[in-house]
Amino acid sequence: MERRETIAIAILLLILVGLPLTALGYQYWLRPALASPPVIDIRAAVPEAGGFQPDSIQVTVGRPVTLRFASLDVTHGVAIGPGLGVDLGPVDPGQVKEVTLTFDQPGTYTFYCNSWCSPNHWRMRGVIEVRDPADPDARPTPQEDPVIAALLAEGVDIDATHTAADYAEKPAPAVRPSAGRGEAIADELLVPPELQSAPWRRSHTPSQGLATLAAANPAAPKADLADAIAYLWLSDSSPEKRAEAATLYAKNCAACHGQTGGGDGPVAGLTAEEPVPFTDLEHMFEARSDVLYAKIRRGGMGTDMPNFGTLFTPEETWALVDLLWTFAFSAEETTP
Ligand code: HEC
Ligand SMILES: [Cu+2]
Repeated sequence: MERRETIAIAILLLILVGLPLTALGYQYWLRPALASPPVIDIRAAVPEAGGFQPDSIQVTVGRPVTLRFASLDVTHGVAIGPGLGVDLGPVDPGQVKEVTLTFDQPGTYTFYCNSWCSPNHWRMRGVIEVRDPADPDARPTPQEDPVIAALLAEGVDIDATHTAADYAEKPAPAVRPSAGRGEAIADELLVPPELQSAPWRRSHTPSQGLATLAAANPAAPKADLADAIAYLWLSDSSPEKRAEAATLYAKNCAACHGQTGGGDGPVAGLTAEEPVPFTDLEHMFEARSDVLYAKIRRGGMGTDMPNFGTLFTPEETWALVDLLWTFAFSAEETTP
């Protein structure tokens, strides 16, 4: 009798608890898992023919969504940022490429073309707005960039030209300062504390660094000091980080600034102003890393330098800045 009762209770429990659980499980786990995520079709055309269509989409937090890209005219390249690491590569006419993403935070992302497709290529961008249905009014607050805010507070004009033909401390002409040689001699030099500080280096020019180093080492040859500056300026990054940045650079910058930073990319002639040659020592000795960073993120005011702040993370932007220094300085890590 007792045994039967137990079984009866067990069955009752199974029905009372198990049934709703199954239903819930189906609703919340099995059904979403079985249903394929909704697909958003995005057609790509050169900006003159409308760019991405649609160029603005809305998706929901926590729900997978498939973005499917097709080209209507020429070969485009599709990447999505910042910080998603999505690069679908070239999308030829007639080809379809897709990616399924799940966003776990409300926010704004950008899909963009990273293959030169027309003179207006860099305008080819679209916005992904990620909304939270529980809080539909929550709009991602555009994050203020602390580096750019600090420059504005300091009164620095990000767009000021800073080529000084007669900058104070010129390295020996025709010799590219070498980080490798600089590393070898840095131990023999007195390196003032500010030069050992990464934040100081990021907010000062190599010219200022050279003047500071020369004051501490009055007897040292100028060429040695310039090598030490090259070493210090490249010491904030690693060859691995710079190699990652080189991929971004090749796809997004080289068309204007040139594959090796000489300002001589295939479309350099189309820009109203000269795309800055990062190999120009006179220019780069007057450049500040934080201003280069700000220029990349914010773009030029009324110039043909596009803004990349909605495409790249701050870390990716710093890695690009570090890469730009290798165009000015020789990056060899070892002494020749
Ligand atoms: C459409 C052509 C074009 C593309 C693409 C482009 N730039 Fe530029 N860039 C320019 C022009 C033109 C200037 C000069 C005008 C200005 O400074 O606003 C410039 C200026 C700059 C400057 C300021 C340099 C200085 O010393 O003042 C930096 C830094 C820079 N570009 C980095 C980049 C990076 C990094 C990329 C890729 C992520 C890139 N640019 C892509 C055209 C381009
Ligand atoms: Cu394009």
